[in-house]
Amino acid sequence: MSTTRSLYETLADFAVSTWGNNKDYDGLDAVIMALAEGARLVQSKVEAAALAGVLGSTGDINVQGEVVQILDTFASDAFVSVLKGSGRVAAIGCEEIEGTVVLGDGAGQDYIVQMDPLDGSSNIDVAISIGSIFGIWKRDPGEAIGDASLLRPGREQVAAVYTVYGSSTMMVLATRDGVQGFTLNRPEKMFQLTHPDIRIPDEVSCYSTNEGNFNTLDGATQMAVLALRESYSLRYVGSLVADFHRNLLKGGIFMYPGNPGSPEGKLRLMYESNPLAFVAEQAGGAASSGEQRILDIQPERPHQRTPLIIGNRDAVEQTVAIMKGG
Ligand code: P6P
Repeated sequence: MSTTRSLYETLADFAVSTWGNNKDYDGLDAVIMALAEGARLVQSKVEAAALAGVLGSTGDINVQGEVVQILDTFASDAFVSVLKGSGRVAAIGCEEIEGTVVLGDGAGQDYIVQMDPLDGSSNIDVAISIGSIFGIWKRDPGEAIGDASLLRPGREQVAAVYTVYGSSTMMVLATRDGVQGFTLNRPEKMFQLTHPDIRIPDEVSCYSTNEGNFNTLDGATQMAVLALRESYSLRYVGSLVADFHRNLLKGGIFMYPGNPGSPEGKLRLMYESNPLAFVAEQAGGAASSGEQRILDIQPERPHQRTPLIIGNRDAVEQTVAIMKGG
C-alpha cells in the first residue's frame, strides 16, 4: 500500500483548509476527481491504441481544420461524460467541438471547463508523450450559459489541470494555493501525490521552439530565438504538454510565436495557453503573448489562437523584451 497521499486525500485536505472557507471552491473537488477518472480512461485507451486498432484518423476535419484522430474523439467524449457525471459543470468549451457543450444550470452546476482533450495526438502513432489540458472557471451565478459565458480571461480561472501520458501518467493541478503533481498508480487505480508544491526552478536548462519555423519569423523574434540558442540546450518534443511539463520541473522556456503570415501563432488561448499560463504563474513562472500577459487577454472567439512564450519568469521577460526590440 503506498504511503503517499492520494488525489482524493489531497483534495480533502484542501476542502478542510483553504477551500473550506472559500465558496469559490464548493464542488471543485468533484470536478477534479472527474478529470482524474477521465484521464485514467484515456490513458488506458492511448496505451493500448495500436493493439485495439484505434490509431489513425476518423477521416473528419475539426473546427481547427485539422484531421481528427480516433483518440481525439474518444478523449473528448470521455471527458464530456465524466464532467457531466460530476453534476458540477454547467458548460464545456472543447478544441474538438465547435460550439458550447451546455450541460445545464441546475443547483451546484457552478463550473465552466475549457479543454483540449488530447493535445499532440499526431504523436500517438509514434508512442511520443501526449496530454490533456483543462481550465476551470467559476460560473457567474444567474448568468445565461452560452458561447459568451465561456469567453472569460484566464486570470479568472479558479484551477487548471493537465495530464501527461508518458513514461508515467501524471496529473498536475494548479489552484490559487499552488501546484501539486500526482502520478497514476495503475494497480491501485488512483493518482498519488508525488510532486508536492511544484515551483519552476530559477535555473533554465533548455528552450523549446520549432527551429524549423525560424525563417518565417520577423527579425526581432529571430533575435529572441538566437539569444535562447546561445544560452540553452534545445529540447522540443512537438507535444505542448510534454514540453511544458519538462520545463516546469527542470526549468526552461517554451515559445510558439506568431509570424507575419500567422500573427496569432498556432496554439489556442482558451484551452491550451490559459490553463498552462495559470499553472506557470502559480509555480512562480510567467506566460506572455509577446504583447501582454496571457491571463489578461480578453477572449473574443472560442477557438482563437495566441502566440505563447511560457516558463521561467526571467527567461520569458528577457525573451519578450528582445521581441519588442529591447
Ligand atoms: P509544430 C500539437 O499538434 C500542437 O498543437 C502542440 O501540442 C505542439 O506544441 C504544437 O502543436 C507543435 O506544432 O508546428 O511545431 O509541429
